Amino acid sequence: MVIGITCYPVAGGSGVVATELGQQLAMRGHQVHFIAYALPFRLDRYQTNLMYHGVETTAYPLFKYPPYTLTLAAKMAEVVRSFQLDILHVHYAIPHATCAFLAKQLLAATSSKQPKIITTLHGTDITLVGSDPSFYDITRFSILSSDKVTAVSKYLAHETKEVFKIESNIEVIYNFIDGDRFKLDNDKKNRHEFAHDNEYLIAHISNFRPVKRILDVIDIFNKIAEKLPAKLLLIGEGPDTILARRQINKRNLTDKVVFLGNQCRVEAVLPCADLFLLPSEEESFGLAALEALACGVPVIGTSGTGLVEVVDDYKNGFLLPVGDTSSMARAAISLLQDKERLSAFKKQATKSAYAKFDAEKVVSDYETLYEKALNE
Ligand code: GMT
Repeated sequence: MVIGITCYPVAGGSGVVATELGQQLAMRGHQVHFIAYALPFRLDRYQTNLMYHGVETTAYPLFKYPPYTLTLAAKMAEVVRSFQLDILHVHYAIPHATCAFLAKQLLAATSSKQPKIITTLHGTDITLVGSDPSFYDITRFSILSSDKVTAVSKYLAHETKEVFKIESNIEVIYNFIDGDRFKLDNDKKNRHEFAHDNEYLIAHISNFRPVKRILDVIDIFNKIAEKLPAKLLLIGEGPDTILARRQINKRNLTDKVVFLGNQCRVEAVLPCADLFLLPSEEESFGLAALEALACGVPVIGTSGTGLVEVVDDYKNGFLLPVGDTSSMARAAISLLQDKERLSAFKKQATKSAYAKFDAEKVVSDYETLYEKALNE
């Protein structure tokens, strides 16, 4: 198949999933075309069958805001026409699904081949952005105009149907991990750069947005560090990075925290960690938690979110109510202190991650969906 993929190219789960899906599809012999305003974050090497088409934004004095959605739609139509795309797979509803709809209209107007539009919903496109009244109608319209819609968890599919009153099918296709990269026995040789042998290493990865509750991460870590020797490894950056730094200084934790910023090969450092924290307010899936589990790192996260489909409570992590940092810290301390249980959790982490979320299976699910769309 010839497949176009549009995603946000910056660090973040939806872009990561889109990029890794494209890479996997290209490895399977499909021709994949990325259409985005920048080279996607994890698209860090040349690969056969994989191409990137940049979308320019036009600066013109009359445009207070450059009309990116229009240039994206026009670029989508151009790439479809030039490479005869069968599928246009857009990640994140706003504005990508809307642009795909517009591209399809442009193609119809010139009687060109029209691709099938697949929209994958990732999270805040529905839970926050999509339900903002000013985006509600356009998000609903864009979802309904897609040929197929997928959500990355049952939780998100259910939320979407409820919020947008959608009756048509939303297929759940989980996020995935590549078994060649995310492994329990990955090299831990860098561990000494972050923590001493007698210290526990606690990790967190996110785009540091308010929804990730970075202050809770620091509070949980602080409570752990009061009882046990520990270091905190922070990966990623975003609007709340400054807040995190301030809080770390205020609590005199500067010597105990390592900031790595954005990293595209997190599998090189994740296996060094003993525990992963993701106390988000909202999480449709929690790809970072899955990547941690795959590397054998148990997760402490929040209940009532999509994390319940990723983390097996009491088997490879603990899920507790949003904001309950005391319980999260207590769970972390008791797990870290119980060597036998910690080791069982670590083994179970990798095992359950691959039982449900192996790329081999999930990428085939996307292929099947594309074929279904093409045959309708
Ligand atoms: O929707 C977002 O917040 C952005 C998106 C991203 O690009 O990071 O994250 C969402 O998609 C990820 C990939 O499917 C999921 O793993 C995250 O749980 C989800 N984020 C939220 O729901 C907050």
